[in-house]
Amino acid sequence: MDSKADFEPWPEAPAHPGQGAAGRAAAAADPAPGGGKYVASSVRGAAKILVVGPLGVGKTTLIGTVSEIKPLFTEAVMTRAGAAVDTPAQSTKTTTTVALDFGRITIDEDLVLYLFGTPGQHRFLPAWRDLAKGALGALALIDPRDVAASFDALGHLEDLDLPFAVAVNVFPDSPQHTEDELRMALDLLPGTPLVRCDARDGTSSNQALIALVRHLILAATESP
Ligand SMILES: Nc1nc2c(ncn2[C@@H]2O[C@H](COP(=O)(O)OP(=O)(O)OP(=O)(O)O)[C@@H](O)[C@H]2O)c(=O)[nH]1
Ligand SMILES: [Mg+2]
Repeated sequence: MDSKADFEPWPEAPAHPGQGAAGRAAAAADPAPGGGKYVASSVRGAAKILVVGPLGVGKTTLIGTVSEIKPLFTEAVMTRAGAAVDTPAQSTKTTTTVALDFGRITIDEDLVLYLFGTPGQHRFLPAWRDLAKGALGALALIDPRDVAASFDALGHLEDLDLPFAVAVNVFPDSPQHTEDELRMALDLLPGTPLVRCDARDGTSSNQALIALVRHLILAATESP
């Protein structure tokens, strides 16, 4: 896919997407209503959400950014022995997730999300089947510098029949793709949310999760 110099802006995740739970979620997104060690007594619903994407796309970073509890990380140092089988990462990245990341975010006064980050190395793809058990949906992170690296992750979500939203994690040296270019390259259905975020930034990361929640609510209310 070609990048375009004349960048056409396309939507960030809407700050206040509408009525109902997702609308309240958006209104409450900044600041998040949670933050305590325990889930607030007002919370009546919980959803398990996978955070997926290729190696080094920012899954662990995003969960660390949004989690209101101390996140669980399973980082291991990438060794020379692993180089024979693993995808190489950029030189600044020295560790990789080897089991899962775990975090929690109260996204609304009555809805909490439990976030499960998957490992990015290709050899861990089979582990997703277990991680996905009981998940309601997934947030798929895309690296705009290497869109094709996400094909496996999106294909795997489709195999698992897991609804998802796509969040483009923007890096400083990212090429500027239009929304249409990305939708075409990723072969997204028209209803699949596509938003931009910075995994290091709480507001845009929260709003990417809200776009996913909206999508899940819509899918649940539309299905017979
Ligand atoms: N500039 C920039 N750097 C980022 C961003 N997100 C993550 N990073 C950096 O990119 C690197 C990769 O982040 P991780 O969160 O470990 O990526 P991951 O997807 O969990 O990687 P694996 O678990 O190995 O698949 C880290 O050094 C982050 O600091 C971003 O939005 N912008
Ligand atoms: Mg990770």
